[in-house]
Amino acid sequence: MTNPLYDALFAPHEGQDTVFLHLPDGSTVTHAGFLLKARQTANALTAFGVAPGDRVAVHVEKSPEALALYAACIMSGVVFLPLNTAYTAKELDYFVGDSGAALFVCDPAEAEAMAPIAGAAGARLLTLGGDGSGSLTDAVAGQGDDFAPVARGEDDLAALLYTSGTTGRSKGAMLTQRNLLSNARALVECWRFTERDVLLHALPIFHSHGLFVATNVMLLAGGAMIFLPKFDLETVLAKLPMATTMMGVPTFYTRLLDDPRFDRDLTAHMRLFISGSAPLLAETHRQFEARTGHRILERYGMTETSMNTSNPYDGDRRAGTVGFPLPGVEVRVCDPETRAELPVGETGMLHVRGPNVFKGYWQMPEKTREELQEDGWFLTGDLAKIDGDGYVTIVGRGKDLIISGGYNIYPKEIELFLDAQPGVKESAVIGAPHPDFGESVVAVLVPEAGTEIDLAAIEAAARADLAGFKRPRHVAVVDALPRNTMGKVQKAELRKTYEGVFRQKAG
Ligand code: MCA
Ligand code: AMP
Repeated sequence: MTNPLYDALFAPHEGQDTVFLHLPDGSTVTHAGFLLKARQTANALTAFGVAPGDRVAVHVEKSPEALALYAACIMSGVVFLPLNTAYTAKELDYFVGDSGAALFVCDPAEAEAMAPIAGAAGARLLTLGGDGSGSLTDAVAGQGDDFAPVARGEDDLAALLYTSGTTGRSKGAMLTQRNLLSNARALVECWRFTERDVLLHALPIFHSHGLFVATNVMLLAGGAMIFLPKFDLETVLAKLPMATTMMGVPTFYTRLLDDPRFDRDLTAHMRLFISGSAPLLAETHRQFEARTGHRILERYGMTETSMNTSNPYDGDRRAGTVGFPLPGVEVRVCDPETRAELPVGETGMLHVRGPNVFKGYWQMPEKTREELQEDGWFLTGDLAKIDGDGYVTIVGRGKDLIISGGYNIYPKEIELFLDAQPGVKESAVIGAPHPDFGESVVAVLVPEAGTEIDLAAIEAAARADLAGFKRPRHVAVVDALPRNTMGKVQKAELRKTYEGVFRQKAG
């Protein structure tokens, strides 16, 4: 038995002095240098008693060392569990505990705050900073250079990625070796990535987009990445001339378009711009083409499935659509109630099936059965239609979800938080159009009778408990929430009422 991901993504680069990472200071990391670090890190994991199948929870800044930790987990058959750097201690407590992580790697600056969380979960705590320093790095330094990759089957877990749920409780999506490898292969083929490509990588590496779509694709293709810690407009503009391709969320592209230096000359040499994680407005697609001559290639995916559909490399990249199913992936549009397949052109729930579809939710068999049918079809919760030419358009969401700058926010989670605050009788959370983030969070609060809500206290509590991107950017206090005759809160009505709040002020 072999280790399919190691064999495809890493083994071909062993000993190769080709450039894998271009770092912001102009230095580079070769494939061979990266793999040496990964093997040493794998030895450190083994020395700490982390065994195949164990989970390693990772809450660290983006760095080559963090990426080497991912590679080390793949090599040693350990399940990689990356966590958004914006998560607060309260949020992390749940993820580390729920996953039963054997090891928790956090930033050195937060080690003290994280110690009780690791302690409660029975996880060992190590640190890794954005500059590469920390107790993990110290341990790696003393390790041997050789590591024999641990054998894994295609059904073995490679990663656990938490995604929020409509109930307010996050679910760990179990991604197998097959899921990740089949998707990387499909994307390299569809998007024509080769060893000559240099990808501008400004995405975080704790989500599917930056880790599996961007990084796995580049590892498989053998190209290089301009590996930036975050999306910073000046740095992206400065580094673009070195790149051949770029992947981003729509906010990256609207920010670039807001700068007149981003023009035809700066982008003439580029082979491809790809967008995903949130809807790209057709207007942005058209503006981008008018400014640069490039048609952004939009694709669609989910944490549970990695990528499902993509506009074509050759052929018409249609604004407002997400293109065709990837090779090996099937999609269908079904009635949300009966689950019967609908005729071409009708709108319904999008179902997906293929080697990309995850194995289920971590320790949530019932939730898994609700969303992943026994015949392999996964119910995405997205509303879509497929036209006569086969193009898929995401027309809305059956799930109550806000996507802000490519990050998902489930209103239920924020409502549960707000309802628990002193003076709040009830709350409703909705997304409103936002010029930078696409959508942002609006909270509508109803006070307890005879009480005045202390908004400053709520803001402070939100800062302590909720990741920054989830915090409401507009809060309204009303006497009552609009309800239908069944007593259900009319969110559509609220969305209409608060539609313009972020247009009137800087969000
Ligand atoms: C940061 N802030 C945000 C967001 N990001 N607020 C709302 N939405 C956001 N997305 C807040 C911070 O809390 C902070 O608030 C303030 O903005 C400044 O923080 P900073 O980190 O400097 O922000 P930024 O650099 O401007 O970040 C915006 C960003 C970033 C570049 C759009 O969010 C980003 O890189 N997004 C990519 C997300 C992504 O990779 N998604 C893929 C998910 P305060 O000052 O109040 O503290 S995977 C997925 O969806 C599927 C699989 C798919 O199809 O890809
Ligand atoms: P996540 O939970 O981060 O995996 O987000 C997945 C969700 O993002 C999908 O279910 C869609 O609602 C949304 N999404 C991703 N890509 C696109 C896209 N290109 N257009 C519209 N929605 C998208």
